[in-house]
Amino acid sequence: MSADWWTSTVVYQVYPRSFSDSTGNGIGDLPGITARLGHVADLGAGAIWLSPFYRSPMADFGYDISDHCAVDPLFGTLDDFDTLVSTAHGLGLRVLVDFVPNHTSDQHPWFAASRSSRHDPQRDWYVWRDPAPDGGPPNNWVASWGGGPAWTLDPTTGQYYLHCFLSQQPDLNWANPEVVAAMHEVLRFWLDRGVDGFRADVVHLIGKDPLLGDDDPDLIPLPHVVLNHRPEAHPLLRDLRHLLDAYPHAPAMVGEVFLLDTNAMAEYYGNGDELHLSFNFAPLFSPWDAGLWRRHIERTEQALAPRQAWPTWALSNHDVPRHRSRYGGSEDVARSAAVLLMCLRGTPFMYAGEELGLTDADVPADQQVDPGGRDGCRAPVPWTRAAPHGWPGDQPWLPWPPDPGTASAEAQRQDPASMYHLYRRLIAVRNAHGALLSGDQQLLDTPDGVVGWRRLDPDGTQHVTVLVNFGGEPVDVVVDPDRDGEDAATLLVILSSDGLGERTAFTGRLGANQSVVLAGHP
Ligand code: TEU
Repeated sequence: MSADWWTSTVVYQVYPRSFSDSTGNGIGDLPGITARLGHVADLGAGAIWLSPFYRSPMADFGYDISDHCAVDPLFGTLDDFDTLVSTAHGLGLRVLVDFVPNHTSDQHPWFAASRSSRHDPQRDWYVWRDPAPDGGPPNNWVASWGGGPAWTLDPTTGQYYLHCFLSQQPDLNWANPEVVAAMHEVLRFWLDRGVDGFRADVVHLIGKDPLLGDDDPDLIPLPHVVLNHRPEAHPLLRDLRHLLDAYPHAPAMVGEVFLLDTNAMAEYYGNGDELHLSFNFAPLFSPWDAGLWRRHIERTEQALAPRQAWPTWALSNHDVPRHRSRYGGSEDVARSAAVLLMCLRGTPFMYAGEELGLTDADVPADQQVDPGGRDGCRAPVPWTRAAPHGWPGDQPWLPWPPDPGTASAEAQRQDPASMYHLYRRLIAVRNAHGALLSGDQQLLDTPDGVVGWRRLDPDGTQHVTVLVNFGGEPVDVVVDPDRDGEDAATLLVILSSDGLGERTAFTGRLGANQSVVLAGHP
């Protein structure tokens, strides 16, 4: 495994609407992000990933793009983007931007042309089919959210168009080389502006069955996005990789391969010639359970090792309830989860606000705006203790997460025991230990309710042991007494999730929900 930058850096996801507002309209924007980059750099992350900020009618809050090469006026201008990139680079942060290859907005000029006539030169840029004999949709594919068909009949031409998400998000036809060329131009546009790579939205969906065969009826109403696993994606991904590899600054692409089978996901790394990284959704959706997590760790290693592919780990993003909420709300559990995220072998992706221990906002029905029901995790990030928490206007676009004052970045910076400082210390420990950045990983034999692993420095001189107690009771752990002639008494606690016992020899006892990072005595 080579030491490419994307294997060792912590990536911090920014959802632009919810991060930081510079204008007072209640919606975050690019200058707002630029003003807060110091927070991300201080944390020790090495890269940010920006969710879409492109021109969009916002039916899916920016994942419906009407101009790939323009900044939506809500978020600022291209100049603002250039300032963001140069500021980030000055702080040592790389910038990944979202690339949405599978679909555009129905307001994109490409779709306007395509839908205008069956004979339009861009007709075949999207997926058009005649109605089934009964007049219904051409196949049984289901769109995300709501369980309806992934097809809408367009009266102008009497054909259906495909949309795996909203009807305002028609799927592009990547079997058409003109579409491929146009989307390559989009990548070049942003690479030439200095971005360091992309997060590619539902990228496995660009390879589609040319016959558009039905999905397995037993799996309906699962949306087609989680079922689409096709060989046609691979040559397209190899072309994307080739395009990126031609740039000397080594831009990387992390794919959102939204498949729940880790073995299937692994195929999209190719043989080191497709995605640099891929998200791994099975563990992201896993409950906080030692047995389940142990299996996810084993499966991930087994699936990726034959390809020498590098894992990723993420617990939260802008599409799912925040993990602290999903795991029951306990701060202790969220602190342990942070240790897990930062110490497993792979690239950690964190979602803005998790370093503040945010839980989802409770969004009353009359304030819900997302067609996918994802508003809770998109609540604004609170910056200052006093209302309006660093947001200059009266009211951000969504309600605050619980306790925004105490959760605020300002309050937590002042408290050395805060979640913010735990993340900061964890990332510092990670960045200081080659074993954690790039070492091998061996799972340890540990009691039920505990997952433990050892990371070995590539040159064999250093090892770090991590123990995570998933349970609410203290537990005694014997750390491999016979293995390297090592026992618990020789291990120093370099970090613990609750701050207890640090810089002392590990006693062999883990507190309730406690995680520790251990190293041998120097
Ligand atoms: O998400 C893909 C996706 O499949 C999820 O949205 C999933 O359907 C949903 O979380 C289940 O509740 C990506 C983006 O991350 C998401 O924000 C977009 O809405 C979607 O693609 C369409 O671009």
